[in-house]
Amino acid sequence: TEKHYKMPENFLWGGAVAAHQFEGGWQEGGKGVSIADVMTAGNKDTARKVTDGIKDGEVYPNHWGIDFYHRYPEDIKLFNEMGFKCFRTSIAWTRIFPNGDETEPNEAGLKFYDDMFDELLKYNIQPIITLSHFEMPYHLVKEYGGWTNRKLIDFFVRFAETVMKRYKGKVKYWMTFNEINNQTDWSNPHHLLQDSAIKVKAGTPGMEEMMYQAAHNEMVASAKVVELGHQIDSEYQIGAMIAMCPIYPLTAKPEDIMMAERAMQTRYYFGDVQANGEYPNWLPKYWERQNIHVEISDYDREILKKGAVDYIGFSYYMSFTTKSTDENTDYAYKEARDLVDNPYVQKSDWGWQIDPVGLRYSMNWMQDRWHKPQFIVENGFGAYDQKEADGAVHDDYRIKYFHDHILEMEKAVALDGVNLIGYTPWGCIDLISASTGEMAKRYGFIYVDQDDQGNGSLERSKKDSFDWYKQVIASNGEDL
Ligand code: P53
Repeated sequence: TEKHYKMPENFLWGGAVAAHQFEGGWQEGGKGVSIADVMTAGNKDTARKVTDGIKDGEVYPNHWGIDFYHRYPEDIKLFNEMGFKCFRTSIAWTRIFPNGDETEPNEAGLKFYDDMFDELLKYNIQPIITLSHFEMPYHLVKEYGGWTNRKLIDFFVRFAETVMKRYKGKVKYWMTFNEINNQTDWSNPHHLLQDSAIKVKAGTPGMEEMMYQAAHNEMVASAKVVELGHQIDSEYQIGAMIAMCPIYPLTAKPEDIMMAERAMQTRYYFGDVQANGEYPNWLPKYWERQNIHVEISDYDREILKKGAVDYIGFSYYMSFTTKSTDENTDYAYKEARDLVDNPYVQKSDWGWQIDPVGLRYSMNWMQDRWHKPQFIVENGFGAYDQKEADGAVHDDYRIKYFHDHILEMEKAVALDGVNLIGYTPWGCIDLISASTGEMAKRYGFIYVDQDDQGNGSLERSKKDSFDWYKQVIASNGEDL
C-alpha cells in the first residue's frame, strides 16, 4: 500500500483564483478597464486578440467571468463546505484605481473587498492576496507604455499601500506580481502584456531588452512594497510569485546539461533577485554579450537588498525539457524555440506536460537555492468536463492529477524537509482561462454552467473531486 503523510498543523489548505478570471462585474462600482477587459476569447488553437478598447462584435469573457462579484456568498459557502482554511484571490487594481494613475482610491472598489473578506472571515477562511495578477489598468499600457516606464513603480506602490492599510487585520499573506517570470517567454506578446502591460506586435525589435527592463522595475516596486508592508504591519508576510516549470536536459550529453542549467538560470533569476536581493553573476555578462542595456541604479540595488521577500509563492502545472544545438554556442535560452517534448511524461489536452515528481524536484531545488518558506499557490488540471444528465461530473482524471501531485508535495515536506506554508489548487471553481479565454478549460471542484460565449445559467454544482478534496483537507493530507 501507498504511504501517505499528514501535513504540519495549521497547514493552509484552500483554493486559488484571480479577480479578472472570475469576478465579472467589469463595470460595477466604478471599475476601470483592465488589460484583461480588452482581451477577446480564444481557444487552444487561436490566440486571444488584444483590442484597443472595447470593440463591437468581439467577445470579452473576462467581462462576465463567473459573476463572483454578485454571487460570492454562495461560492464562499461552498469553499467552507470543502473545509478551506484560506482562499487566494487578487485585488483588481482597476477597482481601486480605475486608471492606475489617480491619487485617490475608489471607495466602492475598496468596499467590495471589505465585504467579500468579511464573508470569508465569517468562516475563518483567510484571504491570501495577489496585488497584481494579469489585470493592470489598460490606461497604463496606453499612456505610459507599461512597466518599462518607472512611473509605474510609484503607481503600484500607492495601490499596494492603500490596500495594505485598508485590509490590515483581515489579510496576512500577500504576493506582489503573479508569475512574474512568465515573461521569460518575451517573444510571445501575450506574456509581455500580462506581466508587464507592454503591448507590442510579435517580432518587434528589442522585446528581450524591454522584458528585462520592465521586470527590473517590477522587482524594484515589489521590494519597495515588501519594505513598506512590514512598516504597515510587522506581521505581514509578503511573497514573490513564480511560475515554476522546471527545465530538464533531454539527455546526459554535457551540452544538454549546460543548456538546461542556463535555461533554469534564465527562467528563475527573478526568484534570485526577489529572494536573495541581488542579481546573479551570469546575467550582466549575458546582457553584455547580447548588447542588452538595463537601467539599474545603486539606489535600486539597495532597495532590492532591503526588500527581499518573506516567502516564495509559486504555481506548478508542468515541467519543460530542453536540449543544446550546434548553432547556439552561447546557450542563450529562448523559450519559444528551445523546448522539446519529454518522452517520459504525458500531456493534457492543452499540451501541458504532466509531471508530479517535478513538483518534488522543484520544491527541493527552491529550498536549497532560496532558503525561504514556500507556498504552492496554484496547481491543477485544465480539462474538458462532461456534465451527465443527472448533473454529476465524474472528473476522475482531475482526482488522479491532484492525488499524484499532493503525494509528491507531501514527500517534499515529510521526507525532504521543505518548509511549506500551504496549498491552494488553481481555479477551485471553474473560471475563464488566462491563456485562451475559454470556459471549456475547466479546473474546478465546483462546476459552473456557462460556455465560451457566456451562455448558461451560471448554476454551481459539485464535481466528484469536490468530496475528494474535502476528505483530503479533513484528514490534513492523509486520506488521498
Ligand atoms: P490557463 C503559463 C504557464 C503556467 C501558468 O492557466 C500560467 C501560464 C499563463 O497562462 O498561468 C497561471 O488559465 C496563471 C493563472 C492561470 C493558470 O495558470 O491558461 O497564474 O492566471 O489561469 C492556468 O489554463
